[in-house]
Amino acid sequence: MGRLLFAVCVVCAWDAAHLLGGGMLFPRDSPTREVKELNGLWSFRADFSPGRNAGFQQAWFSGPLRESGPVIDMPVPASYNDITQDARLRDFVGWVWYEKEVWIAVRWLRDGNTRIMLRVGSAHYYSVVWVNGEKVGQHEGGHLPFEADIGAVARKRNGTSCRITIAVNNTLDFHTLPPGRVEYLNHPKRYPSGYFVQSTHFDFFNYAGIHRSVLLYTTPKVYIDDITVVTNFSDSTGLLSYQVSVVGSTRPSVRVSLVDQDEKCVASSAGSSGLLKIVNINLWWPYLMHEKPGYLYTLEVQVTAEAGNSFLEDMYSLPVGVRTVQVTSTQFLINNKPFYFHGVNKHEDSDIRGKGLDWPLIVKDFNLLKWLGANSFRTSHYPYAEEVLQMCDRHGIVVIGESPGVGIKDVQSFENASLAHHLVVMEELVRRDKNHPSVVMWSVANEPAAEMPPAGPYIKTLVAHTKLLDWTRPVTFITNSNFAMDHGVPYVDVVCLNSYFSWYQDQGHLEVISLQLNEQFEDWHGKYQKPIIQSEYGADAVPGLHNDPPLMFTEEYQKAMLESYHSTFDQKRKKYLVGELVWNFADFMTGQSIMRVAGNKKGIFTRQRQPKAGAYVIRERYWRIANETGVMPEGL
Ligand code: GCB
Repeated sequence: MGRLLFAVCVVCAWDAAHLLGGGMLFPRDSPTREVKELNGLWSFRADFSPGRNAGFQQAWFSGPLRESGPVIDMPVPASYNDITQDARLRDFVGWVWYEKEVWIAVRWLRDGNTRIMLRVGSAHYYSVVWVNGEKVGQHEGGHLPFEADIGAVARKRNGTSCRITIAVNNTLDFHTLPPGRVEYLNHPKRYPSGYFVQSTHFDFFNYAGIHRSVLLYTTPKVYIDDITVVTNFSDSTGLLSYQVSVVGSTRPSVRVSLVDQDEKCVASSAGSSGLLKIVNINLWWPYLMHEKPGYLYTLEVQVTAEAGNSFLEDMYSLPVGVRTVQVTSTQFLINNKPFYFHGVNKHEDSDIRGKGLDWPLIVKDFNLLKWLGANSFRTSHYPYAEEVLQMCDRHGIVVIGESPGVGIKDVQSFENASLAHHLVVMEELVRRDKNHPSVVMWSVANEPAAEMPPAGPYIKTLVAHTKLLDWTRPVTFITNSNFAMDHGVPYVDVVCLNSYFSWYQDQGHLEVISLQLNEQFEDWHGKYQKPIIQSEYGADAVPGLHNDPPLMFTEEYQKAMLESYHSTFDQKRKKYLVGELVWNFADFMTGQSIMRVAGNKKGIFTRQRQPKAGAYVIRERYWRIANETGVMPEGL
């Protein structure tokens, strides 16, 4: 990282123990909890000072941001990059400042038994948060939530509004996830003084800002901090083991009940951990595997406790699905039945919003997934919004949950500092997503440089740690390298391969695909006897560009390439291939380079979600597979 930016980040060294001390339940309303969204327009100012540290030197958090200099309107959630006409802001590297004045309800402030929490769904990459000029928290990592108890600070100014300031820095260094590097170009005749650029080894635009919702929510002082469920079944009886952690009381009384979709209580228990038995279980099934995919129960948790002279109560309702996941040497089983991933890789990416959460886009994407007949996707290359996973749970879309470990190519990014942070990120990811039935596998990284000597031990540690955190799901990492055969792959449960035959190699030679793909599969399965997922394959297609016979970058080429892969998939599907995920669902923005024409065009949909010829190929195929092996949902 560059000298000046680095100086600022050191000030913010993150206290992992503090953050992982508790749970990270999604904020939900309940009779004992309230949620208030702080989305909308915030004041915004990028720190264009040469060292990007004027905001800290001048303490922009200590008063209203507009008093520090000019501010503009900035929507939250959204990336800030594409909101204005200013290329300097689009390509900005360093600290930006967000601020919002909010009212906190008097009843929240007056009730000393109420915790007032400020929660940020995600902000990329490094955040520091102040309330009324007092620092309340900080967080490293651009894709997972963080929160701070702001009750004490807010209560100091009872009755006046609260000023929330969030500074966000998108600088990436060797030890961030994803990693990056700031390069200073010291050539006075060629570059202005102090000129620097951020470089990375990943293929998507480093969008930044507050990407997900900012919320205030309350809980009682004695509160349900975390819930963990693990499910199983035997014949028609479902088994749900639960564990509830309560903070604020040493002797809370905990009651749980499981309610079905007819609002009938089907099982209940007392105690902070236990096992619920559900007769005539409605299992959670993937889309196109059952008439009623995505069946969810609600686990209602109720806690009561005495605290001083008061009697406190907390309630939290968690949607849960009962299902199992297992892996054999040739199969991926959900509820003991073979599951074949026919799905996509995605990005959180769209016009104007960048990586900002956007409900119309989310719902459109789910409609397109269903139109395609897709039953799954991988959250390439970072954890997606919880709201997306909730949709997956409800619709039965199966998810491979990926960490932001992408572009780990430099030897320094395998150092202990990187590994330590990567392990913490896996903890944060598993803590957030462990209860989603849709999430069936963890991917710890995408295409790390497997040929480098430290890669093997690094991946081994990551995989082992993730299995310790969650023994109920298989763990993998995604590779495009034969070196991974010896370094890393021995530890994973499922082999996930990315390959671009006739694209990055043998350019234009579609005729080599079937031979090379066949060799790839036979080599890997021969060596490891593990099920394989083709986790990426695809070709760029500039929408509307045509040539027959196919030429690279035309819609015809993308279509022909997909079809060539498919014939080999069909042979291996009968043996050990358990999935195919096309790269990519939609076109997406990348950094500028001669390799990319205003972004990566490997989408089968355009960035505006219109189908290219390739989308119809995938649609026909996925519905054919579903008709051969699947069960249509009711009403389809
Ligand atoms: C890959 C990467 C992905 C790229 C893709 C491509 O192997 O995992 O991030 O976008 O190839 O299009 O080059």
